[in-house]
Amino acid sequence: ATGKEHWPRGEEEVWQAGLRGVDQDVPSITKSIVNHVQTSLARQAYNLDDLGAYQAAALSVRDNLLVNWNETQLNYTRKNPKRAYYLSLEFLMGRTLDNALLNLGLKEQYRDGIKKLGFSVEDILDKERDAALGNGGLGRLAACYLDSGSSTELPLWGYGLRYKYGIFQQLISPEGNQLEAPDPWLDNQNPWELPRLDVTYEVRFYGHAERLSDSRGVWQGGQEVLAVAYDVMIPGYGTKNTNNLRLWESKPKRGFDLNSFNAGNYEAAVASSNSADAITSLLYVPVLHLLIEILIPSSSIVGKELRLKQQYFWTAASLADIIRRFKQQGKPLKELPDFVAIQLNDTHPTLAIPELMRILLDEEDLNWEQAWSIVTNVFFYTNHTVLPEALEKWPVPLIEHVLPRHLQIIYDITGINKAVAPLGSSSKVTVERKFPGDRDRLARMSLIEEGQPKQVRMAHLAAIGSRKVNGVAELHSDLVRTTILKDFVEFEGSSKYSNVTNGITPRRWLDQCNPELSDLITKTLKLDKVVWLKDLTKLDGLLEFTEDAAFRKEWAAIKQRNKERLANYVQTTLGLTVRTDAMFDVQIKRLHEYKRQTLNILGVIHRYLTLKGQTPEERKKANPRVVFFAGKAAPAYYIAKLTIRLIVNVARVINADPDTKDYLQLYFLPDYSVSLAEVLIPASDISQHISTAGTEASGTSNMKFCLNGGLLLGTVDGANIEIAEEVGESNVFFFGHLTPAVEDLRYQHLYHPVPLEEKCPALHRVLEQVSAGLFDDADIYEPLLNTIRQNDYYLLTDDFDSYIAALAMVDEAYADKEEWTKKSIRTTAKMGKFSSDRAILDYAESFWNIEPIPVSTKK
Ligand code: B1N
Repeated sequence: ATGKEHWPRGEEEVWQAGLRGVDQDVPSITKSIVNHVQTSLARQAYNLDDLGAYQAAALSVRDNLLVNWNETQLNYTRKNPKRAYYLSLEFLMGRTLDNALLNLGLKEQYRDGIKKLGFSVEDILDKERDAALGNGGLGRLAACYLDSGSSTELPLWGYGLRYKYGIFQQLISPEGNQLEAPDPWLDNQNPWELPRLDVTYEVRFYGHAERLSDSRGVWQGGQEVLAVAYDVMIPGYGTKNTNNLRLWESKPKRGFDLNSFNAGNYEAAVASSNSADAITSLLYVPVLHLLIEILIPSSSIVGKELRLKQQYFWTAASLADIIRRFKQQGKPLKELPDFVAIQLNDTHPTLAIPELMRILLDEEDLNWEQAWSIVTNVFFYTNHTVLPEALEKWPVPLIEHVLPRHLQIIYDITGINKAVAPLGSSSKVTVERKFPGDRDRLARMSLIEEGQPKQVRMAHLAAIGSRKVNGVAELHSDLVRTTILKDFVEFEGSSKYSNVTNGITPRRWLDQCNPELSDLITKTLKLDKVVWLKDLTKLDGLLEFTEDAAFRKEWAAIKQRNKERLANYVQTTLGLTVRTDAMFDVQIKRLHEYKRQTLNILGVIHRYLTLKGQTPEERKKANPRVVFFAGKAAPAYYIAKLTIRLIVNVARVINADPDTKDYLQLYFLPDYSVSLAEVLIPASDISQHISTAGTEASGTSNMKFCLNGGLLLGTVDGANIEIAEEVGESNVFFFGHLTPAVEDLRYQHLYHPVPLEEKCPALHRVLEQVSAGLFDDADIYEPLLNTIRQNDYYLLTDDFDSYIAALAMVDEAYADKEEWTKKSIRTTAKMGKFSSDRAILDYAESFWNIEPIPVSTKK
């Protein structure tokens, strides 16, 4: 194609000259920044602070992204390849400027240009606020996958919500309590998004649905809300390919209710407009905790309805957009699966399944078999947890109220003669025919769980409505197949139920966060850094240098400087002095009982008590440690918040104790974020991933630490297992019971409990000290301690001794610094498998059937 058809007006040469892109030499960069200062920000050099300089630099970098973004999208439009869409309620992007500069290969030019303008690039980068539209691993995974999609040149778009407030900011009170503050991240204008005020869809809620025939229906009335698109450019690394992340904002369809307004009732006039705005105002914080639902059953009804509306609003707008794009090709809908693959990030977007059915049946007049065959070839479902309390269920009355037509379709899908049939066929093999008379099985598999009220099981709907289902690490995918979706595997066969082990982008999680290590690797491998950052298995070329003492010295010196960078951060933000000649031991993740931060803090107390019991001479043999925690607790998760309070108060006591402070320091760093992770991860000697076996689906920070040469202390769980397979068991520190033992141990706790002083005297001693008030008022921690003393669901009493033994092995290994550095190098060298490029290409090839579509570099 000449592309001529795309500039129908004026003189082609003039257009072509304009399209050459942005000049990227230093003088052009400074000119562009100054230009943005004057014309975009309406400011001048004399009143420009770091924030202003950041904004102008960001707008200047954005110009580059826009050119690439446009070319990429035009290229897709011309070539019409099959595309994939990643539907995620969370995208934990962090900061963008540094990442964009590195992906564009413009960091050095901008460093020079910014310096010439009298600013420092580091100071400017630090002015950017994190885009924190996610809770934790699931949201950050989505962000890594977008980076990898663009970097591998795949036609992959993300769809999500543009929350006005991201995850809450965490403050820690003097008593050690977590306090939450809003995160109004859009208060500074956001240079990384493009409002598409012309790309809008109407989304309906409530109203009434009627059946017109067996499968068709109509849905009318209720409330209509407008979805407005905001586009975020996702640059690839070392390629022009720049994909799109489309985030929806909700807006009232009509400004306000004129009737109420005219009658002088202003509150009523804006009420419906407020309820429309509310849909995308807040990121939802999951309370993965059964107790809360039991204790305050109605507390969350309003919150629940809002969350359901978020899910539908986002899936309906995204599907409408996807179908509109497909229809522009003029192809019949039965070809939709040849051009569109949609990945469901957990069950949050599962309403897309009945919504696509509704569109195909009610609006496009297809029959049930045709519609179901399209649906089950378009969707793919990733499960991220097998914890029973985290599996989404929606009360039938709530769905009936908010989405009456979808409830009918869900009932039709579960109807025996309809959809519970093998993929892609209109065969009438149903559960009932395959397992005659097995009524328990039918009840177990139903989309509807009986009870007061009845509930829709979203994981079942996602599974039967999808072409493929996967877990996020080998062990987790096995657990999906043998526990929560066992009946479905038995019914549909196991080939549909597979695994894609998570990955992380080595651009942000090595090159960007640890530039010195990245440079050393580039120098050592004698490869262009683009080469190894795009084929991370190249890292294993480092193995031969483990015996090179000079190389080891450089390796260790970089770790040391990263520790100093972290210490510096703690000094400037908290005013605390961290010693950097100690081992840095880090656990950073959401606070949750299954992740067992409690095990870690009780281990710290054990170490403290042991040191206290020693003579000064004995203590000198100890391996000095600095222990770091960071992470947020769900605001309503009482036990998790109590754990934070315990950590903070233990830190207060330990750090002030002259007997031990040379051997043990403890810090809880507030307000964990992507940006804080970028400082913590490169500084760690050892990191902890110590979930009860079988509970952590994958974990992804484990990969980040190991990629940066930090060793792993963990349980035999999630991706820890695959990391150990890669780096060798001698380079990780494993402890604790294995997954198959967990069920039996829980049974024993319930029916044959052994008193703690007999079962685990060391832990008993630690709990006694906490109870006695060594760190805080005596009674405060009883509810937390009782979770351990009573049924100990997460098996701390079973794993404590082997945990303490593993910590001792870590100390012993660290004593031999040369050997430790060798382990560190070997670990980094074997992390190639965990690049998110590998993961995204696996999705592309095995699931989506899409291919790289490079933007041609020819002008
Ligand atoms: O997803 C990550 C995994 O690496 C972690 O092991 C896993 O815990 C995490 C409801 C979740 N599972 N489920 C969630 C998040 C938000 C929400 O509203 C559930 N997050 C995970 C990536 O695979």
